[in-house]
Amino acid sequence: MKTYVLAAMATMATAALGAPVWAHDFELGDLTIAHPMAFETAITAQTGAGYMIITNNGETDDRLIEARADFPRVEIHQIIRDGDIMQMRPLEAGLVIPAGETVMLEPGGYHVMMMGLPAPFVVGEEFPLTLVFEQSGEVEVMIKIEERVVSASGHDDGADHGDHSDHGDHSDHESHGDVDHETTEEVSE
Ligand SMILES: [Cu+2]
Repeated sequence: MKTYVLAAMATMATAALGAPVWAHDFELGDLTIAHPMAFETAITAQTGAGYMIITNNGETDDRLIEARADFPRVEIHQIIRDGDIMQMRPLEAGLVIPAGETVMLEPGGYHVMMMGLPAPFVVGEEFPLTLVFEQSGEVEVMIKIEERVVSASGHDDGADHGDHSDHGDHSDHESHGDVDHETTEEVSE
């Protein structure tokens, strides 16, 4: 039931912005935020991670200093390798987006951590996330929830992220139920 609420909220937020419903790159001054997404989560998951690609086309460094969404806690995290142990830590000073460069928020690296999820992330749904930058100000992006890909060879998220043509057409959105998304249906009911 809760998942319907999440979907409805996302739809309203998109409509309010007047943006094309499936446009999936966001602009803020000299910044481009491409393909904001999260993977579906297990029913018991308390947290979810948001990923995106932020490009600074300007001549001044910027800094992602805050992220906000409708969850009890949202933080900008980095992953630190300490020997064999991978640890997540909040980026206290924010995440620098250097002038003329692209910073990836991706699995195993920087991410937006959403904590205290009221319901699992379900494939095909989306929710608003507000990003606050030191120089450019703030922008609301839509995080789209995608199927978690598990493969022994490792899924190359970076490659997917670069290809926006995949995301212009979301006609597959409606047909998710026919494919193999049993989890989606179970959760929705
Ligand atoms: Cu984290």
